[in-house]
Amino acid sequence: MLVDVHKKVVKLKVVYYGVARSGKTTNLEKLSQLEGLDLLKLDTQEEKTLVFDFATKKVRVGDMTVSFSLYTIPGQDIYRDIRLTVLRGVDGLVFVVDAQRERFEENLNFYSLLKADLLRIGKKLEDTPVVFQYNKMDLPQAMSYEELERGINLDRHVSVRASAVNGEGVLETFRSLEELLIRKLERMLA
Ligand SMILES: Nc1nc2c(ncn2[C@@H]2O[C@H](COP(=O)(O)OP(=O)(O)OP(=O)(O)O)[C@@H](O)[C@H]2O)c(=O)[nH]1
Ligand SMILES: [Mg+2]
Repeated sequence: MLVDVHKKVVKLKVVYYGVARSGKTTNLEKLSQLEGLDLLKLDTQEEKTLVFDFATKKVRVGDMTVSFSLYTIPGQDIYRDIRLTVLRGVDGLVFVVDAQRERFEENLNFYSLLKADLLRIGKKLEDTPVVFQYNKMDLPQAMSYEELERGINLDRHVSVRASAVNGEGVLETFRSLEELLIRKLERMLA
């Protein structure tokens, strides 16, 4: 988080984290379309993110401008170093779950990986606002919302159902995280 009290600007970093092909890049693509943001996609190969995607979104809070920088991590295992680099300085997280039943274990492992990654950059998940997004709910092999809540949302975070490719739940996910972050910010500035 960067705060410029003179310019009344706060900069927050939001990272979309989750297993490979869960729909992180798709979220940023749809959000950019819906909100008119410029999206920078760095190095993609057959839809796989190799470095990261990036967009910024600004909102007014009282007399402050809050500027969100949005990033996605590359979900493939081989990119651990890049993942850590993207995570550094994170203020809020969207944990994108691939709701397909065959990816259940992978999602669960990635949740542990997220906690471990955060520790490596000196942060704790408990101190970082996070929203769970159950994506690909349009697919017949998607687990039910209740199953996902019980099976994956172990720490009872705010959760949103989505079908990012159809633009469903994308804005709601971001708004939920934005709300958590702005509430935290208001507490800090009070
Ligand atoms: N059916 C369905 N497909 C989706 C949905 N969201 C994304 N996809 C598809 O899943 C594939 C992977 O999506 P990406 O957004 O590239 O996934 P990613 O999480 O960025 O993947 P990495 O960059 O490799 O970590 C693409 O073919 C998307 O069109 C969804 O809600 N439903
Ligand atoms: Mg991607």
